Amino acid sequence: MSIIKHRILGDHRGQLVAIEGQKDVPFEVKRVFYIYGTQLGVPRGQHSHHKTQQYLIALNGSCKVTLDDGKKKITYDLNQPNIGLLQDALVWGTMHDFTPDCVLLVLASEHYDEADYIRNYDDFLKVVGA
Ligand code: T46
Repeated sequence: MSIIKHRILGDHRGQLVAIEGQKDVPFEVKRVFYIYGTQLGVPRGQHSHHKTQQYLIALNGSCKVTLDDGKKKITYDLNQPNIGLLQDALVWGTMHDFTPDCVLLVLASEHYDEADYIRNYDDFLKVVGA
């Protein structure tokens, strides 16, 4: 679980941020998805993955992400398009407090596979031995 700040490659035309798999994030990027149009007060996520690592960036607006490894919970503010949060496998993630304009980009280390999800918190605690 770590925050990564990316260099902004800006010039008089505007800003650009480049993120390369296995360089700027510690995995090969196999999947990209994004969340927007979230409802006020409605959290997303609330699950963990057996294998998938994720990297989250609020491209627009802001949200909070609470990561829980079974022992400790830390809440991060994502509010800049050049700052991302690494969510390791076997970490329970909850995305919440989205601003209405939030676009949350997620880079993932694996293709989508529902079998990789742990969607029950008690099962998660058993898997991590907490
Ligand atoms: C996460 C947060 C931020 C797919 O078909 N392919 C995909 O790659 C994903 C991520 C989802 N789906 C399907 C599965 C469900 O039928 O899209 C539907 C909504 O997925 P889910 O309920 O998992 O959505 P969130 O917003 O609760 O969670 C998603 C990711 O699953 C999760 O890993 O960190 O976004």
